[in-house]
Amino acid sequence: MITFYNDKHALHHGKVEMFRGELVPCFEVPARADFVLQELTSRKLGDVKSAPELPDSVLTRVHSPRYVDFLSKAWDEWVALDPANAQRDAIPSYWPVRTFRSDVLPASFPARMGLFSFDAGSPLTSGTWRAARAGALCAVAAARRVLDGERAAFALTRPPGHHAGADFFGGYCFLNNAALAAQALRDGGLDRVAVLDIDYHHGNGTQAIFYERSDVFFASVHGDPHTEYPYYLGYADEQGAGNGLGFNRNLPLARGTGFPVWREALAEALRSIEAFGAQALVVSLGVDTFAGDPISGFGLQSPDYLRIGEDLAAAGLPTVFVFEGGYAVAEVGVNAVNVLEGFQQRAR
Ligand code: OKP
Ligand code: ZN
Repeated sequence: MITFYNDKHALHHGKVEMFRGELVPCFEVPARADFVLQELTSRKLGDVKSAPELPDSVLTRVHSPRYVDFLSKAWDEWVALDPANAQRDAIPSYWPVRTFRSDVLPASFPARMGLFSFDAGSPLTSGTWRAARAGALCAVAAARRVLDGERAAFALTRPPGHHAGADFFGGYCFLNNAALAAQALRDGGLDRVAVLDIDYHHGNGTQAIFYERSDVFFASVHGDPHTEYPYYLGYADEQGAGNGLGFNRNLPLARGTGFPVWREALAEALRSIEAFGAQALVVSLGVDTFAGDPISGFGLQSPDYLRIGEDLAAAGLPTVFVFEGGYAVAEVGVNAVNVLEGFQQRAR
Protein backbone atom coordinates (compact mmCIF):
# COMPACT_ATOMS: atom_id res chain seq x y z
CA MET A 1 0.00 0.00 0.00
CA ILE A 2 1.29 3.46 -0.82
CA THR A 3 1.54 6.03 1.98
CA PHE A 4 1.51 9.79 1.60
CA TYR A 5 3.31 11.05 4.66
CA ASN A 6 2.95 14.61 5.92
CA ASP A 7 6.57 15.54 6.52
CA LYS A 8 5.46 18.92 7.90
CA HIS A 9 3.22 17.46 10.62
CA ALA A 10 5.56 18.42 13.47
CA LEU A 11 5.11 22.11 12.60
CA HIS A 12 1.85 21.72 14.49
CA HIS A 13 2.93 21.17 18.06
CA GLY A 14 0.45 22.42 20.65
CA LYS A 15 1.78 22.93 24.13
CA VAL A 16 -1.41 22.84 26.19
CA GLU A 17 -5.16 22.28 25.90
CA MET A 18 -7.92 23.41 28.24
CA PHE A 19 -9.25 20.45 30.20
CA ARG A 20 -11.52 20.74 33.24
CA GLY A 21 -10.39 24.22 34.15
CA GLU A 22 -6.72 23.54 33.68
CA LEU A 23 -4.22 23.85 30.88
CA VAL A 24 -2.83 20.32 30.48
CA PRO A 25 -0.19 19.01 28.05
CA CYS A 26 -1.61 18.20 24.61
CA PHE A 27 -2.53 14.58 23.88
CA GLU A 28 -2.23 15.15 20.15
CA VAL A 29 1.58 15.18 19.83
CA PRO A 30 4.01 14.82 16.91
CA ALA A 31 5.35 11.49 18.22
CA ARG A 32 2.03 9.89 17.22
CA ALA A 33 2.79 10.14 13.53
CA ASP A 34 6.46 9.29 14.08
CA PHE A 35 5.48 5.96 15.66
CA VAL A 36 3.18 5.09 12.77
CA LEU A 37 5.87 5.95 10.22
CA GLN A 38 8.44 3.89 12.10
CA GLU A 39 6.12 0.87 12.20
CA LEU A 40 5.18 1.23 8.53
CA THR A 41 8.80 1.36 7.54
CA SER A 42 10.00 -1.49 9.70
CA ARG A 43 7.16 -3.75 8.54
CA LYS A 44 7.76 -2.74 4.90
CA LEU A 45 4.16 -1.93 4.12
CA GLY A 46 4.99 -0.19 0.87
CA ASP A 47 6.35 3.08 -0.49
CA VAL A 48 6.23 6.26 1.57
CA LYS A 49 5.99 9.41 -0.51
CA SER A 50 5.32 13.09 0.00
CA ALA A 51 2.34 14.74 -1.63
CA PRO A 52 2.57 17.16 -4.57
CA GLU A 53 1.81 20.85 -4.02
CA LEU A 54 -1.72 21.95 -4.95
CA PRO A 55 -3.52 25.31 -4.82
CA ASP A 56 -5.88 26.27 -1.97
CA SER A 57 -8.79 25.75 -4.38
CA VAL A 58 -8.70 22.03 -3.43
CA LEU A 59 -9.32 23.05 0.19
CA THR A 60 -12.29 25.27 -0.66
CA ARG A 61 -14.01 22.29 -2.31
CA VAL A 62 -14.96 21.43 1.29
CA HIS A 63 -14.06 24.44 3.45
CA SER A 64 -15.42 27.97 3.20
CA PRO A 65 -13.10 30.57 1.67
CA ARG A 66 -13.45 32.82 4.73
CA TYR A 67 -12.39 29.97 7.02
CA VAL A 68 -9.37 29.08 4.87
CA ASP A 69 -8.44 32.75 4.81
CA PHE A 70 -8.77 32.95 8.60
CA LEU A 71 -6.65 29.84 9.23
CA SER A 72 -3.92 30.85 6.82
CA LYS A 73 -3.42 34.19 8.61
CA ALA A 74 -4.36 33.22 12.16
CA TRP A 75 -0.90 32.85 13.65
CA ASP A 76 0.32 36.20 12.35
CA GLU A 77 -2.80 37.90 13.71
CA TRP A 78 -2.32 36.22 17.08
CA VAL A 79 1.27 37.47 17.32
CA ALA A 80 0.23 40.94 16.13
CA LEU A 81 -2.02 41.19 19.20
CA ASP A 82 1.04 40.98 21.46
CA PRO A 83 4.60 39.99 20.49
CA ALA A 84 4.72 37.82 23.64
CA ASN A 85 2.03 35.64 22.01
CA ALA A 86 4.76 34.13 19.84
CA GLN A 87 5.60 31.94 22.85
CA ARG A 88 1.98 30.93 23.54
CA ASP A 89 -0.57 28.76 21.77
CA ALA A 90 -3.71 30.53 20.57
CA ILE A 91 -6.83 29.12 22.27
CA PRO A 92 -10.31 30.59 21.87
CA SER A 93 -12.43 31.65 24.82
CA TYR A 94 -15.59 33.13 23.26
CA TRP A 95 -18.12 31.37 21.03
CA PRO A 96 -21.24 32.61 19.21
CA VAL A 97 -23.73 30.02 20.48
CA ARG A 98 -27.48 30.23 19.76
CA THR A 99 -28.92 33.76 19.43
CA PHE A 100 -25.53 35.27 18.48
CA ARG A 101 -24.63 36.25 14.92
CA SER A 102 -22.05 34.38 12.86
CA ASP A 103 -22.54 36.29 9.62
CA VAL A 104 -20.59 39.32 10.86
CA LEU A 105 -16.83 38.79 11.17
CA PRO A 106 -15.59 40.79 14.14
CA ALA A 107 -12.36 42.73 13.69
CA SER A 108 -11.10 41.25 16.97
CA PHE A 109 -8.94 38.19 16.35
CA PRO A 110 -10.00 36.31 19.52
CA ALA A 111 -13.63 36.89 18.55
CA ARG A 112 -13.04 35.53 15.07
CA MET A 113 -11.14 32.56 16.48
CA GLY A 114 -14.22 31.68 18.52
CA LEU A 115 -16.49 32.07 15.53
CA PHE A 116 -14.39 29.54 13.61
CA SER A 117 -14.10 26.93 16.40
CA PHE A 118 -16.09 24.90 18.92
CA ASP A 119 -13.75 24.04 21.79
CA ALA A 120 -10.78 25.21 23.83
CA GLY A 121 -8.89 21.95 23.40
CA SER A 122 -7.40 22.65 19.98
CA PRO A 123 -4.49 25.05 20.28
CA LEU A 124 -3.41 26.85 17.15
CA THR A 125 0.37 27.18 16.86
CA SER A 126 2.91 28.87 14.62
CA GLY A 127 2.98 25.94 12.20
CA THR A 128 -0.62 24.77 12.41
CA TRP A 129 -1.66 26.11 9.03
CA ARG A 130 1.40 24.75 7.22
CA ALA A 131 1.06 21.33 8.88
CA ALA A 132 -2.70 21.03 8.38
CA ARG A 133 -2.48 22.20 4.78
CA ALA A 134 0.31 19.74 3.96
CA GLY A 135 -1.73 16.96 5.57
CA ALA A 136 -4.80 17.81 3.54
CA LEU A 137 -2.68 17.52 0.41
CA CYS A 138 -1.64 14.01 1.53
CA ALA A 139 -5.29 13.02 1.77
CA VAL A 140 -6.02 14.41 -1.69
CA ALA A 141 -2.93 12.70 -3.11
CA ALA A 142 -4.04 9.38 -1.61
CA ALA A 143 -7.49 9.80 -3.14
CA ARG A 144 -6.02 10.62 -6.54
CA ARG A 145 -3.82 7.53 -6.39
CA VAL A 146 -6.88 5.39 -5.74
CA LEU A 147 -8.64 7.08 -8.66
CA ASP A 148 -5.67 6.04 -10.76
CA GLY A 149 -6.35 2.41 -9.93
CA GLU A 150 -4.47 1.68 -6.71
CA ARG A 151 -6.43 -0.70 -4.42
CA ALA A 152 -5.63 1.40 -1.36
CA ALA A 153 -3.60 4.37 -0.19
CA PHE A 154 -2.85 5.80 3.26
CA ALA A 155 -2.63 9.46 4.25
CA LEU A 156 -0.35 9.48 7.29
CA THR A 157 -0.87 12.87 8.79
CA ARG A 158 -1.63 14.92 11.85
CA PRO A 159 -3.30 17.05 13.10
CA PRO A 160 -6.37 14.86 12.53
CA GLY A 161 -9.34 16.16 10.56
CA HIS A 162 -12.74 14.57 11.20
CA HIS A 163 -13.99 17.12 13.77
CA ALA A 164 -13.26 20.08 11.46
CA GLY A 165 -16.31 21.37 9.63
CA ALA A 166 -16.66 23.50 6.53
CA ASP A 167 -15.82 26.58 8.61
CA PHE A 168 -14.64 25.55 12.04
CA PHE A 169 -11.82 23.81 13.91
CA GLY A 170 -12.04 21.80 17.12
CA GLY A 171 -11.22 18.38 18.54
CA TYR A 172 -7.56 18.84 17.51
CA CYS A 173 -8.72 19.16 13.86
CA PHE A 174 -8.31 22.09 11.45
CA LEU A 175 -8.84 20.81 7.92
CA ASN A 176 -11.05 17.79 7.26
CA ASN A 177 -8.66 15.40 5.52
CA ALA A 178 -11.21 12.60 5.07
CA ALA A 179 -13.83 14.96 3.61
CA LEU A 180 -11.23 16.38 1.23
CA ALA A 181 -10.31 12.85 0.14
CA ALA A 182 -13.98 11.96 -0.43
CA GLN A 183 -14.51 15.16 -2.40
CA ALA A 184 -11.41 14.43 -4.47
CA LEU A 185 -12.86 11.01 -5.34
CA ARG A 186 -16.10 12.71 -6.42
CA ASP A 187 -14.21 15.31 -8.42
CA GLY A 188 -12.25 12.52 -10.07
CA GLY A 189 -15.47 11.14 -11.53
CA LEU A 190 -16.91 8.68 -8.99
CA ASP A 191 -20.65 9.14 -8.39
CA ARG A 192 -20.98 7.50 -4.98
CA VAL A 193 -18.35 7.66 -2.25
CA ALA A 194 -18.61 6.44 1.34
CA VAL A 195 -16.75 7.72 4.38
CA LEU A 196 -16.48 5.21 7.22
CA ASP A 197 -15.30 6.75 10.47
CA ILE A 198 -13.93 4.26 13.02
CA ASP A 199 -12.26 6.76 15.35
CA TYR A 200 -13.52 6.56 18.95
CA HIS A 201 -15.04 10.03 18.60
CA HIS A 202 -17.89 10.87 16.26
CA GLY A 203 -16.70 12.66 13.12
CA ASN A 204 -19.04 15.59 13.51
CA GLY A 205 -17.20 17.69 10.93
CA THR A 206 -17.37 15.06 8.20
CA GLN A 207 -21.02 14.33 8.96
CA ALA A 208 -21.91 18.02 8.80
CA ILE A 209 -20.05 18.59 5.53
CA PHE A 210 -22.00 15.86 3.74
CA TYR A 211 -25.26 15.91 5.73
CA GLU A 212 -27.42 17.28 2.93
CA ARG A 213 -25.74 15.36 0.14
CA SER A 214 -26.69 12.01 -1.39
CA ASP A 215 -23.40 11.51 -3.24
CA VAL A 216 -21.27 10.95 -0.12
CA PHE A 217 -22.54 8.47 2.45
CA PHE A 218 -21.23 8.90 5.98
CA ALA A 219 -21.17 6.01 8.46
CA SER A 220 -19.59 6.10 11.90
CA VAL A 221 -18.99 3.74 14.83
CA HIS A 222 -18.13 5.74 17.94
CA GLY A 223 -18.58 6.38 21.64
CA ASP A 224 -22.13 7.39 22.55
CA PRO A 225 -22.23 11.20 22.52
CA HIS A 226 -24.51 11.20 25.55
CA THR A 227 -21.29 10.66 27.50
CA GLU A 228 -18.47 11.03 24.97
CA TYR A 229 -16.90 13.93 23.06
CA PRO A 230 -18.05 15.70 20.84
CA TYR A 231 -21.37 15.38 22.78
CA TYR A 232 -23.56 17.48 20.51
CA LEU A 233 -23.63 15.27 17.42
CA GLY A 234 -23.36 11.58 16.57
CA TYR A 235 -26.72 10.23 17.74
CA ALA A 236 -28.40 7.30 16.01
CA ASP A 237 -31.36 9.37 14.81
CA GLU A 238 -29.18 11.59 12.58
CA GLN A 239 -29.97 10.16 9.16
CA GLY A 240 -29.19 13.11 6.89
CA ALA A 241 -31.39 15.98 5.73
CA GLY A 242 -32.87 17.24 2.47
CA ASN A 243 -31.22 15.43 -0.45
CA GLY A 244 -29.00 13.73 2.09
CA LEU A 245 -31.81 12.05 4.01
CA GLY A 246 -30.92 8.37 4.34
CA PHE A 247 -27.24 8.95 3.57
CA ASN A 248 -25.93 9.26 7.13
CA ARG A 249 -25.60 6.37 9.56
CA ASN A 250 -24.46 6.66 13.16
CA LEU A 251 -23.73 3.62 15.32
CA PRO A 252 -22.99 4.95 18.80
CA LEU A 253 -21.77 2.41 21.38
CA ALA A 254 -21.56 2.65 25.14
CA ARG A 255 -18.29 3.50 26.80
CA GLY A 256 -16.68 0.20 27.78
CA THR A 257 -17.67 -1.64 24.58
CA GLY A 258 -15.29 -4.46 23.62
CA PHE A 259 -14.29 -5.88 20.25
CA PRO A 260 -17.06 -8.44 19.58
CA VAL A 261 -19.82 -5.83 19.86
CA TRP A 262 -17.70 -3.18 18.13
CA ARG A 263 -17.02 -5.55 15.23
CA GLU A 264 -20.74 -6.25 14.80
CA ALA A 265 -21.33 -2.49 14.51
CA LEU A 266 -18.58 -2.29 11.91
CA ALA A 267 -20.31 -5.06 9.95
CA GLU A 268 -23.56 -3.12 10.10
CA ALA A 269 -21.84 0.06 8.88
CA LEU A 270 -20.28 -1.89 6.01
CA ARG A 271 -23.67 -3.36 5.08
CA SER A 272 -25.15 0.13 4.85
CA ILE A 273 -22.22 1.23 2.68
CA GLU A 274 -22.77 -1.73 0.39
CA ALA A 275 -26.50 -1.00 0.16
CA PHE A 276 -25.62 2.59 -0.81
CA GLY A 277 -23.58 1.23 -3.71
CA ALA A 278 -20.33 2.99 -2.89
CA GLN A 279 -17.67 2.95 -5.59
CA ALA A 280 -14.87 3.90 -3.20
CA LEU A 281 -14.33 4.12 0.53
CA VAL A 282 -12.55 6.65 2.72
CA VAL A 283 -11.72 5.31 6.18
CA SER A 284 -11.21 7.81 8.99
CA LEU A 285 -8.71 5.61 10.77
CA GLY A 286 -8.60 6.49 14.44
CA VAL A 287 -7.08 3.92 16.77
CA ASP A 288 -8.25 5.58 19.98
CA THR A 289 -10.66 2.62 20.27
CA PHE A 290 -7.64 0.86 21.86
CA ALA A 291 -8.14 -0.28 25.46
CA GLY A 292 -5.07 1.66 26.56
CA ASP A 293 -6.10 4.99 25.07
CA PRO A 294 -5.84 7.73 27.69
CA ILE A 295 -8.86 9.78 26.55
CA SER A 296 -11.24 7.13 25.20
CA GLY A 297 -13.34 4.23 26.49
CA PHE A 298 -13.50 1.16 24.22
CA GLY A 299 -11.65 -2.09 24.87
CA LEU A 300 -9.97 -3.07 21.59
CA GLN A 301 -6.64 -4.91 21.76
CA SER A 302 -3.78 -4.67 19.26
CA PRO A 303 -4.54 -7.95 17.36
CA ASP A 304 -8.13 -6.76 16.86
CA TYR A 305 -6.84 -4.15 14.42
CA LEU A 306 -5.70 -6.92 12.04
CA ARG A 307 -9.27 -8.21 11.98
CA ILE A 308 -10.57 -4.70 11.27
CA GLY A 309 -8.26 -4.45 8.28
CA GLU A 310 -9.53 -7.79 7.00
CA ASP A 311 -13.16 -6.76 7.42
CA LEU A 312 -12.50 -3.53 5.53
CA ALA A 313 -10.75 -5.35 2.69
CA ALA A 314 -13.68 -7.77 2.41
CA ALA A 315 -15.87 -4.83 1.41
CA GLY A 316 -13.94 -4.97 -1.86
CA LEU A 317 -13.76 -1.22 -2.44
CA PRO A 318 -10.89 1.01 -3.52
CA THR A 319 -9.94 2.49 -0.15
CA VAL A 320 -8.30 5.65 1.12
CA PHE A 321 -7.14 5.44 4.74
CA VAL A 322 -6.79 8.74 6.56
CA PHE A 323 -5.10 8.76 9.96
CA GLU A 324 -7.18 10.35 12.74
CA GLY A 325 -6.94 9.81 16.52
CA GLY A 326 -5.05 7.45 18.81
CA TYR A 327 -3.30 8.77 21.90
CA ALA A 328 -1.66 5.71 23.46
CA VAL A 329 1.44 6.98 21.74
CA ALA A 330 3.64 3.90 22.13
CA GLU A 331 0.98 1.58 20.66
CA VAL A 332 -0.46 3.85 17.99
CA GLY A 333 1.98 2.66 15.33
CA VAL A 334 1.33 -1.05 15.86
CA ASN A 335 -2.44 -0.57 15.97
CA ALA A 336 -2.70 1.60 12.85
CA VAL A 337 -0.32 -0.54 10.84
CA ASN A 338 -2.16 -3.68 11.95
CA VAL A 339 -5.26 -2.34 10.19
CA LEU A 340 -3.27 -1.70 7.02
CA GLU A 341 -1.57 -5.08 7.15
CA GLY A 342 -4.83 -6.94 7.79
CA PHE A 343 -6.32 -5.08 4.83
CA GLN A 344 -3.39 -5.87 2.60
CA GLN A 345 -3.37 -9.59 3.44
CA ARG A 346 -7.07 -9.95 2.77
CA ALA A 347 -7.13 -7.68 -0.29
CA ARG A 348 -4.86 -9.76 -2.47
C1 OKP B 1 -9.88 13.98 18.47
B1 OKP B 1 -10.03 12.72 17.60
C2 OKP B 1 -9.36 15.29 26.58
C3 OKP B 1 -10.77 15.78 26.32
C4 OKP B 1 -11.24 15.47 24.93
C5 OKP B 1 -11.16 16.32 22.63
C6 OKP B 1 -10.89 15.01 22.02
C7 OKP B 1 -10.63 15.14 20.55
C8 OKP B 1 -10.36 13.82 19.88
N1 OKP B 1 -8.58 16.29 27.24
N2 OKP B 1 -10.76 16.46 24.00
O1 OKP B 1 -11.35 12.32 17.38
O2 OKP B 1 -9.28 11.59 18.06
ZN1 ZN C 1 -10.83 10.34 18.36
